Amino acid sequence: MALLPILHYPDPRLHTRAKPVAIVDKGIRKLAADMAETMYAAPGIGLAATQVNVHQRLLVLDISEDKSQLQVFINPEILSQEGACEGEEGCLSVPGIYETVKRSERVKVRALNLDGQPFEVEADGLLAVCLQHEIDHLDGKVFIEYLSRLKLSRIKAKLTKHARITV
Ligand code: K1U
Ligand code: ZN
Repeated sequence: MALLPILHYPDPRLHTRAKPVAIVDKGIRKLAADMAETMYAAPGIGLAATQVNVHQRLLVLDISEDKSQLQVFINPEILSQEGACEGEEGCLSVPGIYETVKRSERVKVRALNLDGQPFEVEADGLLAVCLQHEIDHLDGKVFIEYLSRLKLSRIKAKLTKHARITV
């Protein structure tokens, strides 16, 4: 397995819309394993392929306390969404920034598993939020883009200043 470098906002590659996975093969299973290792090491509770500069529709997540429940979603599709909720989100591509975002409260998602078999999940709470956040990455959207223009420009300034200091 390998740790993959994570793209950081405002890298324009984060705005790429990922293409569907055509065949769930050995290469995709290796990518999912590498993404899981990268997510656990970060540490994070989710990671989309876009964030590691692979523009295929694949995401991994694990919201369990003991990091024992890895879930892999290939070609995820939101079939339905209901309700509304607000909660604080972070992002491995926007380090150090935590902001409140409005999301659907419940989502029904269909995807393929690592055997290429379709499955459906009805999610609420953190799983629903995390799925929406990761599917947004696959569509080229980063969570801070839901914020006001003023907040977004302040965050951009903070990230640019931080990048200048750490180079
Ligand atoms: O997509 C990502 O960048 C991963 C992101 C997922 C996420 C977090 C919170 C709400 C929605 C989506 C993260 O994992 S940020 C880090 C984080 O939340 C965390 C890190 C360590 C322990 C617990 C949480
Ligand atoms: Zn993110």
